[in-house]
This record gives sequence, C-alpha cells and structure tokens, in this order.
Amino acid sequence: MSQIIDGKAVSAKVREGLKGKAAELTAKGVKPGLAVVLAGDDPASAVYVRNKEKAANELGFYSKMIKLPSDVSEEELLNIVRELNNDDAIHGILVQLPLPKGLDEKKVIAEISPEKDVDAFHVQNVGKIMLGEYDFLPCTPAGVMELLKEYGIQTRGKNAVAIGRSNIVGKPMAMLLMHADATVTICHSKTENLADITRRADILIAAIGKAKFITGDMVKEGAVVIDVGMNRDENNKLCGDVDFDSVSEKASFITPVPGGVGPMTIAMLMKNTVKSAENKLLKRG
Ligand code: BQF
Repeated sequence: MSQIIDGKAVSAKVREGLKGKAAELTAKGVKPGLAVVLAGDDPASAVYVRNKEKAANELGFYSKMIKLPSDVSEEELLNIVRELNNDDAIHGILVQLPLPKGLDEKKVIAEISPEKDVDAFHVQNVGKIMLGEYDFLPCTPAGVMELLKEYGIQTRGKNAVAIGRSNIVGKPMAMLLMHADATVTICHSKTENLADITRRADILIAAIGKAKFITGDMVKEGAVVIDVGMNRDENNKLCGDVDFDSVSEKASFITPVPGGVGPMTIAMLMKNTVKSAENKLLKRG
C-alpha cells in the first residue's frame, strides 16, 4: 500500500504562502498581474484557464482574461501579446496551449517578453533552465519537484525515469531531476523494452498521454510514482497515465488524478507571477 501525495493540499499551502507576498507587493505599488489568453473553444482548455483565473483572483492578483475566437488571425494574436508585453499592470503572460489549427505556437511563444513568460516556454527561459540559472521554472515540472520536497522524497543518486519527452513536461522534468542529483532516464514512444526501464525506477514520472498506461507490473516495489497524465477513461472519468489501483499496491508514494500534480501546476504559475512582479519591483528600485 502506498501513501497518497495530496497535491491539492500542498497547492493550497503554497498559494497561502504567496498571499502575503502578493499583498506586500501590492502595498509597494506592484500588484501582481496575470494575463491569460485563450483562443478557441476547447473545453479542457476552458477549464484550465478558469482554474488559473480563479487562483489569481484568490491571491488578490490583477487578472486579465482575453478570450479569442478559434479563427483569430496569427497577426491579431501576436498584436495582443505585444500589447500585454507593454502593459505595466501585467507581469505574467500565458497563452493557453494547444492553439487552434493554423496558429504557430512557436511564433506566439517567441513574441512573449521573456520577463513575463511565466510558463517558461520562451527559448531564453528554456536555455536558462538548461544552465540551471532560471528566473521561472516550467510549472508542471516545478510542481512535481515541490511535491517530492514536501513529502521528504530524496532525489540524490536515485534512478528517476520520465516517460514522455515533451518540451512542456518530459524534457524540463528531466533537467530539474538531474539538477537535483538524480540519475535520469527519459523514455518515449520509440523506447524499446519500456517495462525493463520503468522497473528500475526509484522515481517514475508518467507524462505519456495514455489513460492507465502504467500498470503495477511495470513498477518496482517501493517506487515513487508521479502521474502527470490528464485523460478520460472508458466512462469519461478523469484519470491519469497510471493505473492507480494496481500501481498503488507497489508504490511507496503515488499521486492521484485529479488532486495530484494538476493543482501544483496552478500553484507554480502563481509563484512565477509573484516572482515576476518582485523582479519588476527590484529593477525599479
Ligand atoms: C486537479 C494541462 C494537459 C494539456 C494542457 C487541477 C488542473 C488540472 C487538474 C489544471 C493542464 C493540467 C493545465 C487539477 C492546467 C493542469 O485537481 O487534478 C488543475 O488546470 N492544469 C493546462 O493549462 O494545460 C494543459 C494538461
């Protein structure tokens, strides 16, 4: 039997800690401001954007929500990003991904001012993460690291296996684990003999995008299993990449879905926004 890692509780604790900082910044004339841009009508994206807006409001941020039709032109979207770059009330700019067809995510991300890039997707921030000299950490991997820390889970010298090589989760996750002295393996859709590798993991991070893909037989007894997946199962119920029932029999710690990594992603976004507002205050002196 494993201990459930309560991401909802840790997220609430992190956000509670940010409340004071946000109030302090506001008193000094820099109320943290977060802009969320949503193009199109993907229902999952609408939920994520609502979670972010709600968290920002609860922390007393200035929050600006910009909803655009799915047929918005790239030029129009780029212009909105440029306006937000120049808006002194905004410290964090987030363009919700994925973008509707026809819009180039790379181009849009490149347009976001790196100082306001609270998702840490801009090439300048990605490069800094690689060097371990970051301003902003990517929200989901940062949330995972925070959970490990909160539960006293050591990474030093441990075998950490990430499944998934996306720019948003897998790649930066591997980098953060490596900086935390883990021995890191990244697996992906072309990996051969996946289960042989996952069974050697002390810490297993699933960011695959396939419902209940990781089963108990793929997990070492006592491993820490972190589920980054957000899928719907056969009954249209929210579930992760990990088959919770069979894996929780073997793992020492496991994150549930919902209530695991997801809430931490939101908390880290808020943390980055506060950091950005702080940076601005420091620069102005
Ligand atoms: C929870 C995301 C895949 C693709 C794009 C809380 C969120 C999710 C779950 C949330 C996610 C996933 C977000 C829970 C933001 C995390 O209680 O378990 C919060 O809002 N997330 C996103 O913005 O884009 C995604 C997953």
